[in-house]
Amino acid sequence: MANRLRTSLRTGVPAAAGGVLATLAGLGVAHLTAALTDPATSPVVSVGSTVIDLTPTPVKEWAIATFGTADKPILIGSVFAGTLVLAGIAGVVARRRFALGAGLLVVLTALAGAAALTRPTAGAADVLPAVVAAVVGVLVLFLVTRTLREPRSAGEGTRVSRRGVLGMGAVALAVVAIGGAGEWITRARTRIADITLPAAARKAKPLPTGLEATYADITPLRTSNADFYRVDTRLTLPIVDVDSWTLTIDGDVEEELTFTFDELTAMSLEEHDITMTCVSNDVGGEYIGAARWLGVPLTTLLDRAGVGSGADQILSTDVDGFTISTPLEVATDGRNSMIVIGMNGEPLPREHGFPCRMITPGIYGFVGATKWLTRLTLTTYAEQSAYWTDREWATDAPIKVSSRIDTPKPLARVKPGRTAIGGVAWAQTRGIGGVEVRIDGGAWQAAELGPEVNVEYWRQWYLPWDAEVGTHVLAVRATSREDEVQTAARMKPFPEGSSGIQEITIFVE
Ligand SMILES: Nc1nc2c(c(=O)[nH]1)N[C@H]1C(S)=C(S)[C@@H](COP(=O)(O)O)O[C@H]1N2
Ligand SMILES: [Mo]
Repeated sequence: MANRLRTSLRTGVPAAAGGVLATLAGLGVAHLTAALTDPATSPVVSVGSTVIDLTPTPVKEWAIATFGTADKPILIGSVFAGTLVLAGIAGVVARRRFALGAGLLVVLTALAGAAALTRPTAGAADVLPAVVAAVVGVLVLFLVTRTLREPRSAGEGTRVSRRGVLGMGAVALAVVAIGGAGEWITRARTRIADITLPAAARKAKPLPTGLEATYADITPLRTSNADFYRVDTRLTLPIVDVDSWTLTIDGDVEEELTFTFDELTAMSLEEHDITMTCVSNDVGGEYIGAARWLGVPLTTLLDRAGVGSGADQILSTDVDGFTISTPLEVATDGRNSMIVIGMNGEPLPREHGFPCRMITPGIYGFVGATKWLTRLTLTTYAEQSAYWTDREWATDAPIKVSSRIDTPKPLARVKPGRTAIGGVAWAQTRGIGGVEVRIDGGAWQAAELGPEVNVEYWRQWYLPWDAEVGTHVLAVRATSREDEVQTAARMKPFPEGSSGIQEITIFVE
């Protein structure tokens, strides 16, 4: 019995390893193929993206709440682990019945091909990496299986030969090198470094000194590009060639227009300080950032195209066909909605939409801040719906009056004596009129406000406090300039943004 187990382990483990190796070889070469054509068609990426798109909204919410921004690596990891288990089984099966094992590998890669084909902008050529994965995978599986079957001298049983181990090692090294080359090419293909942006014709006022100069633990008045939160549905960043990239305005317009990157850059550019917020930001959360954006007012572009009388929605599309719908009035009611190419004095970083994105103050990012923008279609909500709308998120999502405590941190240990409670508050397009702090359930006390940049920007605040030894509960709430008080009613981010008052417990000792 023990002997039988040992023998089947001795033959099964190398066979499973062979299946895994064959699959990795296929994926590695496919990754390189994708890097040279379209990186989004790499099997791991296309399968992962499809899984993201098919995941029901509640599961997605749970994943974001549980894993935070690690949700994507965890998802990719699971898809990858599942694939490798099946690959191992294919290897074991192939040892006795090669056709069946190879068939299993082909089915696996066919799923990747199907995933690549269901992307919104897919063309027939997008299956190429999956086909390459199948061919290379089956070939390596054949070689590995043959090596494992080689007859050996008596007594040695079916132990893998030295030559077999060396061969497998060589294939593994080649896989790493080829996959790595693919990744390197993918990254080298965007040349953001070559771009210099012109100065704005209409500059923003210099940013005032923020409260962080005095209270270092309050979030800086401007978020650096490196610290800016990132939220999108993508597993890999798109590679956009600025020389062939264009922005098209079509749909219900008098004249369909197309702009190249150089044409956009040559227009009269404006700079605006605007705070962005994600609808998935929880009370007290980090999915918010404030930056100086450089670009063209959205109205300028729409006026050139001439919007028809029927349109009530701007459906924007990114380079991969992902869509966001924005109420037309956000472009026309006087707020600084923009088509931007610059962020804090630099071209848009790839994470934040290079080469061009939308910025729409006052509404959450998922209904206006389209990254990697290529198309603005003037249409109606009745006619066309966007990605998140199809997943039952709100169609109209104004940012709620909100505030956050940055210092002290929840559960912090603070020394007794003079200290400050501080943070940020926001009510984009309405502005912050006041912030109040409540200590241990007492009366709401007015906090000091930091400088006001504009009504589309967040505002810092602080309250000096003589902390006494003990456990304390701190709460904050903001009021807009229009006297709307931040609600205490608790809501989750889905479907139109979280609400409620942040309360933290701290220890003074
Ligand atoms: N193309 C594209 N644009 C997108 C998204 C996306 O998934 N794809 N996510 C949106 C969401 S939900 C938000 S909150 C903002 C986030 O922008 P940031 O990552 O630059 O902070 O981008 C928006 N634009
Ligand atoms: Mo978002």
